[in-house]
Amino acid sequence: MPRTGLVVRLEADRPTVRLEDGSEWRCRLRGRLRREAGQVLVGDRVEVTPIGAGEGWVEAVLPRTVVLERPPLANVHGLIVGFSLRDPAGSFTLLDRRLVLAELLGLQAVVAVTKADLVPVGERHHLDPWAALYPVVWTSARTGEGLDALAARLGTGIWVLTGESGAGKSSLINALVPDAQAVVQDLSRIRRGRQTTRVVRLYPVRGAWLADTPGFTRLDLPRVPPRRIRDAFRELRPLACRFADCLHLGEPGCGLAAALAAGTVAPVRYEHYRTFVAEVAAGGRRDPQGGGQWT
Ligand SMILES: Nc1nc2c(ncn2[C@@H]2O[C@H](COP(=O)(O)OP(=O)(O)OP(=O)(O)O)[C@@H](O)[C@H]2O)c(=O)[nH]1
Ligand SMILES: [Mg+2]
Ligand SMILES: [Zn+2]
Repeated sequence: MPRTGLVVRLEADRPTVRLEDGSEWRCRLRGRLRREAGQVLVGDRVEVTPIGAGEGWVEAVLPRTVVLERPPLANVHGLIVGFSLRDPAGSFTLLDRRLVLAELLGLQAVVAVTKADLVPVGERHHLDPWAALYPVVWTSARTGEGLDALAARLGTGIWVLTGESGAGKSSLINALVPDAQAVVQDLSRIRRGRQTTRVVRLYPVRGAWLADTPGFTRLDLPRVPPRRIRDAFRELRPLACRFADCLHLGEPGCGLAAALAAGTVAPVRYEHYRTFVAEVAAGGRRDPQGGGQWT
């Protein structure tokens, strides 16, 4: 009888599979799974049979839900966006880019503000526009602030920790998972453009699983039609406009001005919305063949 487990690590065709009893098997892939790369991903639920002590065969991969390409991960439930307000001062545009990606992929999103020990309480209002829309948890790997609150948000799913280089993602994982030993790097090296985190693996955090990722400073939105970007901005969904397909870019009878005046849409978020819409629209013009990919 095969047993079911979770691929928590993958090194060159050799997945590490965690079984329900907490044991981990170093596994090999059955021939048909080995033939093509990407047949087995970290995050996959797999059926395994034993070879010997602590070793097994991966016999089959169970059906997947969401698959991420970068980093390669299966069955992702949500994104944790790590964001530092200080040292380094994170980019709010990149924060929104990541949140838009989460929405486009149908993933949950939580904002983990890192290095809270460096941010006086009086400055925390900078995150208010996001706190109105997403769970925003103030965390510090240094003091332990917010770690329980963050872990409590995760439930039992697979979460990807994303964010700019130097934001403190690996430090956060180390603080959440005592024996994680995720590599933390000096900010001076990060400023010279070196990213630390490469291997994809899942760390257990209570009932959930967490994957570290390297920070990317450049993050392109997929080629989608502007209305998909509009729908990715949660606060724009309830706007009352004359036209149902209103993009809130100056159309007659648009409800945007009223929403800005009422404070349900934050100017900073709307600015990012305009930037992203212009970007996907320009992408569409550059490559008319790509139109078919728009869904
Ligand atoms: N003051 C303070 N510094 C922190 C905290 N967490 C991380 N740092 C520092 O921030 C720097 C970068 O931390 P990392 O955890 O390597 O950042 P990262 O987001 O994993 O970076 P990449 O892997 O390059 O994407 C290190 O010098 C850490 O010591 C924190 O809670 N407070
Ligand atoms: Mg890292
Ligand atoms: Zn409108």
